[in-house]
Amino acid sequence: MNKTYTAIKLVLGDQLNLNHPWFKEVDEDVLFVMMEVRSETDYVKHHIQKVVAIFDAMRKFAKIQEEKGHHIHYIKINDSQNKPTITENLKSVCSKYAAKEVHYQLPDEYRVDQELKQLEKNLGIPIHNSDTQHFLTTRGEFGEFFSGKKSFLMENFYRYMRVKHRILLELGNKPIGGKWNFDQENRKKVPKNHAIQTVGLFTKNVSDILDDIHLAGLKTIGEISPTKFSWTTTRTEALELLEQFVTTALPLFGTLQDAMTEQHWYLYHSRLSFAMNIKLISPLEVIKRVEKAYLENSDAYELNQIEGFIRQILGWREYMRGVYWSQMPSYAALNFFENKRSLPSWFWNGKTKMNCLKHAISQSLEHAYAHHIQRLMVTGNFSLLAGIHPDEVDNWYLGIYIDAFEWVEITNTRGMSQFADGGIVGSKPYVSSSAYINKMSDYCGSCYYSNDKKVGDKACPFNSLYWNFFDNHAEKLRSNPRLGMMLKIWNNMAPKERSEILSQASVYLDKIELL
Ligand code: FAD
Ligand code: DLZ
Ligand code: SF4
Repeated sequence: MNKTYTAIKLVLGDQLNLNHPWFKEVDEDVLFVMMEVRSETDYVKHHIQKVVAIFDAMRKFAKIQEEKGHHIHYIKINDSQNKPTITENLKSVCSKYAAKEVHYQLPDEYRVDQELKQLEKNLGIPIHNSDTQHFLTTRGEFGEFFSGKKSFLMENFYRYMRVKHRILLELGNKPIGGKWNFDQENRKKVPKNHAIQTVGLFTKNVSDILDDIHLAGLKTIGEISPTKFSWTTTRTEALELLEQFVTTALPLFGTLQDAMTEQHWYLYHSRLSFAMNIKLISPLEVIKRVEKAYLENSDAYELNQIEGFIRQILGWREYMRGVYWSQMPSYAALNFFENKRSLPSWFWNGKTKMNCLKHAISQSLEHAYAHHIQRLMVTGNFSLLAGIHPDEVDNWYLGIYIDAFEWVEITNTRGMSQFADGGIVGSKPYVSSSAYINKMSDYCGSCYYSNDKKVGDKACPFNSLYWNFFDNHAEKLRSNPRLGMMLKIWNNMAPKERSEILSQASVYLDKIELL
């Protein structure tokens, strides 16, 4: 006869918070259930490193909790009892252990939220939910903050968050340094001959998990070195990465935050997003650690580095989550520009002559990572200029990045990058010609294309596609005060030049596979 448990508590793969109140004390009547489940591995084709990292983190989390005395029922991907969905697995576990109730923490994704809301109907026993206690806002706080306001300005939300959590504040709720935002100082290219001080990489062996994934026949994308796996999968590693980042990379984070280089795939970025998104480490402890570094040693850090980093987490990260829960499910169908094109096949192998895209895509396939400006101003910029359907763009980002979970992926991709929401997240589309990429990177120098040509042999595709974008969407862009100047420049160009640029763009779009 099986031991019975009064309550089953579900722990999802991105709810690995060792400090959650559920785990304060061992309760003999509670069975925690964790599962490697096809509905979560298969809703999009994930990067192999993302699946490995999640399974590794889940297995290690379960082991730590078991060692503390908690009862864990862990379903591995190839277990014969494993069912295809969360609900079916819960049903079978509840029946096996005669459970009388199920508890879950609010999931971060709408898809899973919908499934868990049906549990009571499907399992026929009482269901309770509670907060993950991980974010700095509740799901509804964003909606309350912006209630009655015309636009969702991130800067206003960010200031509210600075005051609410008392971060980088002087007495009287004034910002330390006299300014809330030091972004103007954070737009430098990597200087010539600059020796990049890197934060080290972990090199772990994940061969066993990889074998399990292959045996299960999961379809994935991307590459992996199973004996040199670098992503953080435990809280101890996440804390170590944070310390390394604070001492090594933070002093230059802000200044080189937007820079791109062929030499290095993460430069001075923290690579903490995955650890935060699966809840190994909380956003508040990351913010507090960075603030402490500055307050204790303001000679070693300039305020722009610190404020720039904190804004991303305290501001943008919470803001995106707020947009997600206030706008879903309609957000997932928005397509402001009515784009229709498919992504070119080289997004899955990096085989393009455009050096910026080759680097951004190849490193994404190799490491499941690209930093913010690569995502926004290289792959995202190209996709928008080429008129790719936002569903295609979303699926690519959701699959390829280690840190991609829909709440933060779709708001950044469909919203900030593709402007498919018509301006909920951003006040203008993030498009640029080669000028921006050349200013912020060393990509153009060794590119097949000429960054200073709009038309003709080897003209950089970004240049003609940029003006083609304004021409195509003039009607929709006219009322945007931030774009009036560019539309004016386009309208004032000589008719011959305009026509040559549009023909060049049309040729490039027709042979997009060969770019
Ligand atoms: P760092 O540069 O070190 O920044 C520190 C932290 O700030 C990050 O770890 C992250 O938690 C937070 N952050 C920075 N920018 C953002 C932002 N715009 N939105 C939310 N949090 C932010 N981030 C994800 O976590 N998951 C995604 O799926 C994702 N998709 C993106 C898609 C596009 C098109 C764009 C433009 C951005 C996307 N981002 C996403 C935001 C950002 O690019 C990543 O958070 C960042 O690159 C992660 O690397 P890092 O930890 O080294 O970040
Ligand atoms: C992303 C992911 C993957 C690939 N696999 C699993 C899994 O097998 N089991 C699991 O519990 N979670 C997984 N996840 C993370 C979930 O997709 C995530 O918990 C939900 O989307 C809620 O945000
Ligand atoms: Fe990219 Fe154009 Fe520069 Fe080549 S020339 S790296 S395609 S921006």
